[in-house]
Amino acid sequence: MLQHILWVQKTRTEVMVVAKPLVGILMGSKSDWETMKHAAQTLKELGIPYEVRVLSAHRTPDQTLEYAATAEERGLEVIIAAAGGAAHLAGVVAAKTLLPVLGVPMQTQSLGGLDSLLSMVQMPAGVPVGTLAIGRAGAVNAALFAAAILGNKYPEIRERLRAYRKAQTEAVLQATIEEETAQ
Ligand code: RP5
Repeated sequence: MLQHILWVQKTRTEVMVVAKPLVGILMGSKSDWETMKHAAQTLKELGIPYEVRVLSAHRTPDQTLEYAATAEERGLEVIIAAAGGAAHLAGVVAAKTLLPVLGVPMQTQSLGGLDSLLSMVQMPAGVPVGTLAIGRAGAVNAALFAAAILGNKYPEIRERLRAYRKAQTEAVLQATIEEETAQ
């Protein structure tokens, strides 16, 4: 991942090494962070550099389009977009970039997230959004899907994903159930 390392000059003598983000996590509202922090946490566990932005397709349309249109030239390789309700953010972003866009439908109070899911998943043919599950599962899986995409190019990410799966398998096999003694 050497080509994704940025050197940032802190002072005249001090230089800080910062990884350039490969994944952009977008969300329509700050209120989505409670769910999307699980995507960020998973990327962190896999050592994948990411950036996080709150951008809304209807509240900040110009900035959203600008973000999507410049994502590739800024070095991003995957975008994860989360939104709830009439969740058009992922589709709008996908319309302005050729990068893979993964959508995470947010759970909603009114319709439980089915509104978000259907708005996101039902993209007409021509501009795809890879839509994941509603809520936390979708957030985690979007990060894992991003890792799988990046793993095709970066062997170290593929190996970290392999180790993640192995640890997950071992955790299931080691699980024990304490049965309550029935009276
Ligand atoms: C969407 O509207 C956001 O993605 C969020 O899930 C939902 C509600 O936003 P807030 O009213 O909480 O800002 O745009």
